[in-house]
Amino acid sequence: MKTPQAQQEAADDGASSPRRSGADGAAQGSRRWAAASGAVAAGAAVVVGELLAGLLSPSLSPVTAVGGVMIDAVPPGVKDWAIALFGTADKAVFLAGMLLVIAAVGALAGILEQRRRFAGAAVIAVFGLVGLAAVLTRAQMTPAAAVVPLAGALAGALLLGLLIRRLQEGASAGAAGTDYAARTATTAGRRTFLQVLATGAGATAVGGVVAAVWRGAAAGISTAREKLQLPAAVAEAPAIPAGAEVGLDGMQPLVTPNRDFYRIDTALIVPSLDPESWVLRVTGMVEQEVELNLAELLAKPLIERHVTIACVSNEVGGDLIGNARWLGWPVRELLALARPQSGADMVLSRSSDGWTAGTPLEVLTDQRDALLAVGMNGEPLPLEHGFPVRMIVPGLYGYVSATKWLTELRVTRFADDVGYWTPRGWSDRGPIKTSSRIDVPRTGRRVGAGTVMFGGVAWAQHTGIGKVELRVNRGPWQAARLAPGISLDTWYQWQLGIELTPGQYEVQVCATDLNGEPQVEERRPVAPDGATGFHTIRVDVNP
Ligand SMILES: Nc1nc2c(c(=O)[nH]1)N[C@H]1C(S)=C(S)[C@@H](COP(=O)(O)O)O[C@H]1N2
Ligand SMILES: [Mo]
Repeated sequence: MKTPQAQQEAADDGASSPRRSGADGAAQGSRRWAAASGAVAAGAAVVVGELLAGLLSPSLSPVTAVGGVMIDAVPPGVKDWAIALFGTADKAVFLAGMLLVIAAVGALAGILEQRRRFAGAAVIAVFGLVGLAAVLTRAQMTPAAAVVPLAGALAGALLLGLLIRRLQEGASAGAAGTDYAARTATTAGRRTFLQVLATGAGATAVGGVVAAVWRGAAAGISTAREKLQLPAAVAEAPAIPAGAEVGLDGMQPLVTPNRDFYRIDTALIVPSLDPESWVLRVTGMVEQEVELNLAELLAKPLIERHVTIACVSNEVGGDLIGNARWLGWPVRELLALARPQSGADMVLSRSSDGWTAGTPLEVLTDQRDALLAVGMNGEPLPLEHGFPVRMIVPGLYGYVSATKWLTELRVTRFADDVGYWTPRGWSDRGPIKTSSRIDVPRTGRRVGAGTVMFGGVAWAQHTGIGKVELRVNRGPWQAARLAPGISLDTWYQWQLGIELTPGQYEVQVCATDLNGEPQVEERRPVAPDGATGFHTIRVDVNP
């Protein structure tokens, strides 16, 4: 005759391995269900937290807070890591990884809860405390935001308790007897458990989708952005000179469309700032603190300028660079209202999520038209490029100048303050290095013998490009035809036809700025202050 455990195994796990001994199988089967319960409960904790955050603190949720702490904690000077963080595509992967870890820890909590009452609930409570600790360190912290992870954890722990109790009731009913009644009780207990589990999992999945869509819609900010009417500029961008766009097949457009513009930031979720309540504060070493709202900013005499911005993490030949027409008010006009005190030499600009850039005060007050930008290529800034207001500073890498989702300008000193990336292995000053790139032909491309057309871009923001040269197999430098630039602050296109007979060639490009300073040949990595070296491609010429 079968033991009660074996009977329960038959009821529990009828379809699974017949070779397993009954008692073991039952334990394993129900352990699997406990793990599933734990994962669902952890998921529920996260989803309840995200939904509550959507209601109570749209700019800060437990998941983004924990992710933010992890991103900030990446060891300084670790180049690949830093690039991954500067980078774009990794954000989704990073979030998915976080959710997997949460599910795994939840599964463990389920197994523990089954062994000992409240043991798993304690693990879920730790989740809540981790979330709370992370929220407390964030710039967007509010008391409401701090309550959210605790509420989420409470919901998760309650669900876990409920699930494991049901699971155990089913099991003990089965273990209590050998007769028909006990088997029926097992099946009934089992059914309640499965119902609660399925309801919990379903609600969690639906809630997760709602939370994701809610975030995706950035709480109505996209609509506010679409409604925003930008005023005309009092000074339009200088016209693009004839011939500035070389027009070779495979070249990138001279002005980068917004949808193709590279995106780099530490924000796991794009901050959504309400244009109605946005204010910029000028604080620190000033005679007069100033506050400016968006209506006031839009009423100022705005100017439009083409500026090419670049990321310090751009490798030689890389594409973390883009050129746009920016509409904005010169930062120097705002600083003039605040009147910086003598001794100040830096402006620490801060975004809504607490990210900072340290920019030399001088660069923001000279005649180069550093902007508080509201428009990008004729539209309000896209959300991921800093809506409603960002900084654009000709000549400096983005990490020390181009603060998106701008909320504060703090006038200070390099001796007293540092921007976000400086303690993480990057230089406190970040002038863009003169550089150039070959876009046509693509490296490794086969081309026909004869005149091979080469084309690309070169940039030395705020100094301007004087000449661009190419060399084949380290031979003599040959001058390319340099197209007129839009301004000293943008990249220039160039082209050159070179006669090549069949064979394999290495082609290099070198730009020289308008001061006669050539770009640096020595290959150096992106950290701490920007890569150097000549972009080098291989070309296979067919017979
Ligand atoms: N708030 C915020 N602003 C930021 C960053 C950031 O991480 N957070 N990254 C900076 C960096 S490193 C660069 S290169 C530029 C990139 O601007 P883009 O994404 O519009 O191309 O934004 C800068 N502004
Ligand atoms: Mo950057």
